[in-house]
Amino acid sequence: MLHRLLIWIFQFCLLIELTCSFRTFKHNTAFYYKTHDSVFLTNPTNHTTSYGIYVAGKTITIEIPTSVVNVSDILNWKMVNTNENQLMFVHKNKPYILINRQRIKKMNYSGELSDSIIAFGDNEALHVPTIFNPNLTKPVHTWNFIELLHFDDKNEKVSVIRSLPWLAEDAWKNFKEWKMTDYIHFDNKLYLLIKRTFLRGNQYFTQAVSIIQLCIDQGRELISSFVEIHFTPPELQTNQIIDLIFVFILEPLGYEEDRYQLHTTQLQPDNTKIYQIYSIRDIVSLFEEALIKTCGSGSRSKITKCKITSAKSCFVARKVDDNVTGYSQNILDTTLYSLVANVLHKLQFFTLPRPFYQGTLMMHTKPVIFTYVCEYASTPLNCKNLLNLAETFTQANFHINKHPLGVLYVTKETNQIFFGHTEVCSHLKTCTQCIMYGLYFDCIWSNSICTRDDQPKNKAELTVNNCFKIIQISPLVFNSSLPTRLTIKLDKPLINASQEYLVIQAGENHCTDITMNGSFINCSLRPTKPGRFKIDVSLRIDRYADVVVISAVSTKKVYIDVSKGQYTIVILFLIFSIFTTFLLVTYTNYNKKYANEFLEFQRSTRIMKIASKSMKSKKFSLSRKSSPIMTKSTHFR
Ligand SMILES: *[C@@H]1O[C@H](CO)[C@@H](O)[C@H](O)[C@H]1NC(C)=O
Ligand SMILES: *[C@@H]1O[C@H](CO)[C@@H](O)[C@H](O)[C@H]1NC(C)=O
Ligand SMILES: *[C@@H]1O[C@H](CO)[C@@H](O)[C@H](O)[C@H]1NC(C)=O
Ligand SMILES: *[C@@H]1O[C@H](CO)[C@@H](O)[C@H](O)[C@H]1NC(C)=O
Ligand SMILES: *[C@@H]1O[C@H](CO)[C@@H](O)[C@H](O)[C@H]1NC(C)=O
Ligand SMILES: *[C@@H]1O[C@H](CO)[C@@H](O)[C@H](O)[C@H]1NC(C)=O
Ligand SMILES: *[C@@H]1O[C@H](CO)[C@@H](O)[C@H](O)[C@H]1NC(C)=O
Ligand SMILES: *[C@@H]1O[C@H](CO)[C@@H](O)[C@H](O)[C@H]1NC(C)=O
Ligand SMILES: CC(=O)N[C@H]1CO[C@H](CO)[C@@H](O)[C@@H]1O
Repeated sequence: MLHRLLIWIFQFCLLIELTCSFRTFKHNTAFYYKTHDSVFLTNPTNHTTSYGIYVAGKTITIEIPTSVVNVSDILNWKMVNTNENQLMFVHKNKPYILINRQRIKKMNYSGELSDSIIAFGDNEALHVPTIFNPNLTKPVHTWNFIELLHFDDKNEKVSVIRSLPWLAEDAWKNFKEWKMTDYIHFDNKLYLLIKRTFLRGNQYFTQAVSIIQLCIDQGRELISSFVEIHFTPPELQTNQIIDLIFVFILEPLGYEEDRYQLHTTQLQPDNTKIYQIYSIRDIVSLFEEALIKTCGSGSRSKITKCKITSAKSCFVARKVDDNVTGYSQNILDTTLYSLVANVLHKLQFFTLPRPFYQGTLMMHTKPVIFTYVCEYASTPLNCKNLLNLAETFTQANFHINKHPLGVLYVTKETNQIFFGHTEVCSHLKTCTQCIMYGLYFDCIWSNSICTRDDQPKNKAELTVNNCFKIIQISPLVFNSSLPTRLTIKLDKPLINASQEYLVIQAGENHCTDITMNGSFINCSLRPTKPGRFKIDVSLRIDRYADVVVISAVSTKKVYIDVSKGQYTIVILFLIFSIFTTFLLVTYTNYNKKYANEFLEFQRSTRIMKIASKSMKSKKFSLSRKSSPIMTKSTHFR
């Protein structure tokens, strides 16, 4: 009963966190680096009215009749939430709400939206306004560089809750262009890729490529973690950037030097297009360097964790021309690219994280038949013009379908659908990988290979005692509350990979200090709950929303006896924990009331961080009022 109360208190605390900001979320593996499309067809080969909606790691399936929306339109919606009765989304630069899957209404918003929306769940989304003002006329709306939007489903309106505003009233005289062309996220960082053109040194306009880093784990205050690096390669004096995307080459394929790439198409003065690649050795370190150089003190480790120690909010923008290598002779096939460049419609890079190590560069063309798909499986790249689509699809729109994973072509007028499966199972090399990472993609392990199988599956059968089994445990009796080494023998060795971890339990008794040697596992079992329990060994990973836990359960049970004296200590400890939690809740509430800022509430040890963060946030809002952007403008040059 006591620990039920504890759980209740814990949930209550979580609720406090939720009301403060968007939850910390985990993405699915397919969209770990980028949410390519937030609407997908659940059955693309025989589509009726069933759609999947994906926002920040959450997926729902809903039925929306054709009388409400056509396939070709809904696939372009940028979803903001996953509440099926009040779905909010942005379409053709306008915010809408779909009520009860039946009625689409416009939401009230005083500004102007662009395509560049990154949804964080909890009705919040980052928006990077697109500014295109070649004639330098006064804009109708006041623009921000970036802004955090809140979509209010009750009042059906959208408002800006945080922003990085323009330098000054008449800043439009200096800005011709500001447009996010791509983004990528991993771990707790978000990277925005932006092309911009503005006045340099009051003399001439320059075009530059800029990358902005934001820390998602800062919640609503993420804009205060703004750090920018930018560069202007010599050819951008004359060439116009048309398209610009991130290409990240994952571990076993990439050479150190070329791991982080930017691919662009550019229009030359003679009206021909070229395909140009830039590479940066290490983007993450470049941001660290920029932060350390601009903000002075603060150790590298603190900065990496997005915790800037300096009292002032530190806006950083740094020129990094020296760190960018442009390839005049591409490492890839230049002739192919110059051919495709002239009919190119959109560049897209799709990548799956470890252990898939899959990367695909797609060069979509209109007409579709010139589209090239390149697998980053080897060097030189393996590029194929594999689309042999019928006449009907030559002007079709392209999408990435989340589940089943694949490519979708949908015609605008007639709503015809072409679907091609993306093969992922064969990239998974062991039973453990195949089930953990592949179950969501319908992979099964059969005859020592990982293959796709559409048949309905019994999840428990595939995840428990399937890839590995416990064949021996010792000892079988634990009769004191002192930790005792438990030795487990598995039928085969588990491959140790750094991102997965083991959890070993006997009922609610945890076994810690795990060591492994081949198929032998040792750990210290500290008996707290008496009883007879099977030993459960599970392999987990926290990073993704769709990766499953796989486990093995022993056939034999261990007997755990906890003497009465020790049990009293446990109860005392529980009471103590409840008391501390209660104090903490009171403190958190107090803090919320008086600071009303983003709070990070995870563990009691975070309490100091909470205090310092709300102080920092206050300073941020203060310094924003006193125009941090003026500091920024000097950095921008
Ligand atoms: C497509 O779905 C409909 C309704 O669910 C079903 O009646 C029909 O048999 C399916 N067609 C194919 C080819 O599977
Ligand atoms: C769907 O597409 C058809 C054909 O283009 C069009 O007549 C119809 O109005 C569209 N329906 C909706 C709900 O947009
Ligand atoms: C939109 O908001 C403005 C200002 O808050 C208000 O005047 C207007 O009536 C609202 N429009 C709708 C359709 O709710
Ligand atoms: C800029 O001005 C030119 C000439 O006045 C006009 O043709 C063009 O449409 C304008 N461009 C924009 C984006 O307003
Ligand atoms: C960026 O370039 C500077 C100057 O060449 C160099 O000192 C620095 O180490 C480089 N940083 C990275 C992360 O490559
Ligand atoms: C615990 O069990 C072992 C073997 O089962 C026995 O030798 C030992 O005396 C027991 N100790 C206590 C404190 O019951
Ligand atoms: C497990 O513990 C036993 C006994 O303490 C020891 O002999 C063995 O080497 C250990 N094995 C591993 C894998 O640590
Ligand atoms: C692991 O087991 C092997 C053979 O069983 C043994 O030679 C080796 O010393 C063990 N390593 C550790 C760290 O226990
Ligand atoms: C599953 C497992 O035991 N993982 C281990 C792999 O090795 C790292 C360090 O090398 C440990 O920290 C993990 O616990």
